[in-house]
Amino acid sequence: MTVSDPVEDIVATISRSATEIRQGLVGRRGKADEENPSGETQAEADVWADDLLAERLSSIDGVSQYASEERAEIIDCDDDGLSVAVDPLDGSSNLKSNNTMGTVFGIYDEPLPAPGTALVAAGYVLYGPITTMVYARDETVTKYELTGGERTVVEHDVTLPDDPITYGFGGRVPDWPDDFEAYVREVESNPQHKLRYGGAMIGDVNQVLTYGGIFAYPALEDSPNGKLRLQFEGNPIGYVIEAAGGRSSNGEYSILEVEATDLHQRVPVHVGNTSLIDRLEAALA
Ligand code: P6P
Repeated sequence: MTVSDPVEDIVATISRSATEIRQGLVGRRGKADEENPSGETQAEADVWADDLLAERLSSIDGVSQYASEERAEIIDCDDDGLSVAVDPLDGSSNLKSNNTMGTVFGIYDEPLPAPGTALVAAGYVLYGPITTMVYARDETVTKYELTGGERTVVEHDVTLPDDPITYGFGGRVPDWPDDFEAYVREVESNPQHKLRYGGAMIGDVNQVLTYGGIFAYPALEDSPNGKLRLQFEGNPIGYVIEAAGGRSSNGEYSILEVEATDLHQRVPVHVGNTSLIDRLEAALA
């Protein structure tokens, strides 16, 4: 008798749904009438992808909670098991310009809101020229190509290259605290580094995973917790990059150690090569 693995069932469901989500973007590029809990205008595709994933993930045996960046409340599925936190379409504002976006997922073994240390797996689907999935579990990162509901491994044990290349920072000079701006200037001054910022975290983080470097959406002068959400973006991406041999930071310490107090709380996100994150924390100290 095969013993079910709810983590694998969750990841397989997201993987099988990715092709349908990608195809469903067509015709859903308009704005919905609602705002998400973070006060951002939703695209029709945000709502549709969230409803699709909520229905499929909340019906998996062993899933106790489904939570999403796009919905205020948690769906309670049954009395014990795993909590799944999803950003159904990270970067959906890129729909208008037909640039990359992604689906982010974090699988926690505690009720939400939960710290990143409660993650048992995390990953993302990238809707690029090719639909790919990056999935971290047991400190190992695997990269897949997704076609027609099938998942094909294209890279085992993905790790960040030693020599960082790409950098991308959310916000603008007027928004950044002086110490972060000074760090940006230092990163920019390295001739080996190349600016890669696409307006969708998953596209930028995937560049960092592929070429080495840093992605950050930092604390801003008027938003000290930055823009990105801890449960749905910071924790899952921090888990993936740390599993790939890099670091994550809220500016002081690993994002995974940040106390979770609210389902939609924001967190400054910095992820990438250890050398760059160590230097960042020194610059902000
Ligand atoms: P800005 C997309 O809306 C998102 O949440 C992340 O995917 C992305 O990194 C960031 O916001 C982009 O924000 O302020 O550059 O548009």
